Amino acid sequence: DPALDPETLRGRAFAALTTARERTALLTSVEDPELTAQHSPLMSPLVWDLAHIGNQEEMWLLRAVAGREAMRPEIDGLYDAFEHSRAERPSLPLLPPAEARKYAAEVRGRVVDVLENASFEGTGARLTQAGFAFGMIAQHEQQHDETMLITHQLRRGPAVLHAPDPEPTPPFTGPAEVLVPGGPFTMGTSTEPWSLDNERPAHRREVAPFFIDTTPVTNAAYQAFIADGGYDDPRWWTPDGWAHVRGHSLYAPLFWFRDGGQWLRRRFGVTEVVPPDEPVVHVCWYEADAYARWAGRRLPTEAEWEKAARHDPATDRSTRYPWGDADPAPEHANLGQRHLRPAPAGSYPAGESPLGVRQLIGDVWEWTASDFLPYPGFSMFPYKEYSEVFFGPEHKVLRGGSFAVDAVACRGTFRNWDYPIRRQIFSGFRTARTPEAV
Ligand code: AVJ
Ligand code: FE
Repeated sequence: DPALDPETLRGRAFAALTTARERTALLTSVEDPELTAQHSPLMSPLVWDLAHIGNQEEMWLLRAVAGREAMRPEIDGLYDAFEHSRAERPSLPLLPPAEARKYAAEVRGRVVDVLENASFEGTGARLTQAGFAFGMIAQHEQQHDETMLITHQLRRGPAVLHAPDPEPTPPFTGPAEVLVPGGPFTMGTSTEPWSLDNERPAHRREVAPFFIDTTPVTNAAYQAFIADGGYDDPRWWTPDGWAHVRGHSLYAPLFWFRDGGQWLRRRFGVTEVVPPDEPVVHVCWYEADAYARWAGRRLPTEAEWEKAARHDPATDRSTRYPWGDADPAPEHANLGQRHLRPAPAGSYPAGESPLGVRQLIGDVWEWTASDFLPYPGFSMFPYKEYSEVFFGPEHKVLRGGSFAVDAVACRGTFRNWDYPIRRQIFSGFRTARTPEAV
């Protein structure tokens, strides 16, 4: 397989690490007080993410892969995500911005040497097979880059990040939903070289026929739910959801506010009218679930989502992405923080699935009905704190990635998860329904 040739892998790993570091630099190119401030108790100070990125890279690529000694063993505890909550991180003796930058850069310099000499062969070394550890660390940095972008969204004050808006797209004229025929499909992967443990192994799943929205739910559609009194009607909410929405006085997606007759929102330091055609974003699972019930529908299960995104009924194969096996290109999906917003619903015809479902990848993370659970045959690798400790009914699965996800951390099998109350994340949804019996 030429894709697994050592020179190709070395180039890919180098490119993925470099892309991640450029984005980290962009997200941390703010004044020192902005880096050390706590912009929200939900988030770490940006300078914590920066040094944590370097520390994880050091632990996996320098210590685990290359067998090097710890560079600064005394800081490991500060950057262990399980030792201190996000809210308490600002009061820790963190590396100041200049030191954090220097540490991350020193780690990277040594990693580049390790990568130049890596063989990627070593039969027993699963960590380095196909450059896995390098891919894992590039994904880790990109995941923290998305986390830092969330911190920027929560931050008050004028805009510091800028990006062009998505290209205008002709209005979507396709059907609102498509029928996905029933039958088994292959879920998960055993072959994607940089897939993470929770995406493995590939296994067959039986899925009954269902209808799924061809595009994510838009702000206009969500506004109709609000206007119809959706937030004041317990019929649409689960008991937990109702307790939450009342207890926290939720009335609209996070960052929305009412101004006279219209909905406005703050977005990366700029106030704008909520764009009607854009996928709704910053809703929690409870809101997504309630909207779906109001609409006479439901959230898709995780298996339904993945079948819609990967299964090609013509060949019975599961592809890497809705459009096939090719790596994501700009015409397929809104990924990688190219834009600071989702594209209008119905964008990216080149990225649609064989059945015509659009924007499954990119734009907004999509809540599913499912709890985050291991697949049959799951085996933890390489550390249980990536996913194993999070399995259980308290986390709901999100799929597909947002405009803030880099392609290296996004594919048809990729699984994200969070608490059902979370909405600072770039989360939206689409709905599904079970066909009536004939
Ligand atoms: C997979 C996005 C839930 O950000 O909490 C980062 C990824 N794991 N560092 C997170 C992660 C360890 C994780 N999510
Ligand atoms: Fe992390």
